[in-house]
Amino acid sequence: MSGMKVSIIVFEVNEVDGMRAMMPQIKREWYDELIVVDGGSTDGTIEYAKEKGYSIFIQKERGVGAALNEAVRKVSGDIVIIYAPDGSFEVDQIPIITEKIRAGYDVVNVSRYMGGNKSHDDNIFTGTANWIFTKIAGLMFPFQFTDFLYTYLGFRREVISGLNIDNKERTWGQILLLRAVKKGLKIIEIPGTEYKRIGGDVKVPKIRAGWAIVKTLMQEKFS
Ligand SMILES: Nc1nc2c(ncn2[C@@H]2O[C@H](COP(=O)(O)OP(=O)(O)O)[C@@H](O)[C@H]2O)c(=O)[nH]1
Ligand SMILES: [Mg+2]
Repeated sequence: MSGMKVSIIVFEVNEVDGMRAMMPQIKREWYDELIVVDGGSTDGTIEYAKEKGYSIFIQKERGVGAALNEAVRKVSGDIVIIYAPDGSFEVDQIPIITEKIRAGYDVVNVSRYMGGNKSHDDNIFTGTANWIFTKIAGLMFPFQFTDFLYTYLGFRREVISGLNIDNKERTWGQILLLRAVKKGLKIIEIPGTEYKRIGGDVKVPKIRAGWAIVKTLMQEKFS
């Protein structure tokens, strides 16, 4: 298991400030392959990534789900870690995710609310919504997540084909988690603080994201 190769997928659109702050913190010895999937940046992110020698590609279709779906098909590592470089995701979880999957877990979910942790990027609305959706997911499915919506995940690449994750939904990460639960895969949560994003604008429209979560919970429950 220790021979398992690690691929990191960095997904972003217009995150040049976050990239400048976070990418140098991702240690070279943590991964075998790193690809940036870009949603059409115009703020210099693409130039920054190229200048630093990261491999970057522009997604063909729009949205976070399309980005992740296209990217997982390009990477070749046994372990895949998805990372948003907006300044919110700590890098410290990267080697821990790798360690957990090498130890036999299929899916690792980083949780902002585990073990007294918190999100510095929440407001009263998003914090409450995260709590409610996480509770509902735990009532509908037999796994008590402490954070269902962060989308800071690692998984064995092989689980992707087994779970039929071939969609472009904005809830790509949540679909992965729910299908992993339904399939009885070994899932573990690890704590991680979410920091305030560095520069740039929020890209994910929250009301629409909330509806998408409701739809995903229903679809995954009743299909
Ligand atoms: N590749 C790609 N990344 C995206 C897209 N939309 C958002 N992102 C990235 O997804 C991550 C999370 O978005 P963000 O706006 O911070 O959402 P929040 O963390 O839920 O507030 C950030 O790294 C964004 O740059 C997209 O369409 N394509
Ligand atoms: Mg963010």
